[in-house]
Amino acid sequence: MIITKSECQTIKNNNHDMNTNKENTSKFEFPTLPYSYDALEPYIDKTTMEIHYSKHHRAYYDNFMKAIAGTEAENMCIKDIFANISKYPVAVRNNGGGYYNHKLFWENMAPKGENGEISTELKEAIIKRFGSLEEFEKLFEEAAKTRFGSGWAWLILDENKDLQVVSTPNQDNPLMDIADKKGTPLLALDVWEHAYYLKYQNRRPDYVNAFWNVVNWTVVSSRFEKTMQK
Ligand code: MN3
Repeated sequence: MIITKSECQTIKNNNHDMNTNKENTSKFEFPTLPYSYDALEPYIDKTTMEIHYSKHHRAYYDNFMKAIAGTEAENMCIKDIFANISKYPVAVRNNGGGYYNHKLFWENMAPKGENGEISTELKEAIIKRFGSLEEFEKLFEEAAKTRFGSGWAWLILDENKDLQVVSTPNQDNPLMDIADKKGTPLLALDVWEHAYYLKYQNRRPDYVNAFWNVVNWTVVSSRFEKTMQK
């Protein structure tokens, strides 16, 4: 898969939008959480958010920085790294994935009432592909609930610009060359126990169902439209 410069540019722009990446500084910066720790209550509790962001995500970031220190990956676009991840040490795969996946995850959530609405374009594409919004949600929930062990559920746009619901193990993602189904992530859901255990204990399905209350449809729709235009 050939990654174009514009895709790398998009990552920089996205970072810039989040106020996490100033020009002429390291491109891999630890992003600011776009809301307060308690903003997604009661669906995601404050303590979970705080530990998840400030400990788990931070550790992935720090270990990713360590894993690429002094290598050419330091100056590469993360999508280029992921596109050849099978050639990198497993520490780059796990921590680079952990760094990037959580960034997407925080961005694609927002407090209920401030999370916007799905765009007409994305809604029509979902209905065309899955039959209805409800059918899509069912498929996505199924992917999240049945992912064995730790991992992620995704809505992606594949290389044919078709929507797909997939899941990945551990901190893998659909941008990686080792993914069963590759594509551009539009919506990410973390189904590691650390994402829900304090509030939901072993009830992953309850967490997955609650997730819909805090999906930031403005962000997901915008990712869809940007990816369609490429
Ligand atoms: Mn996590």
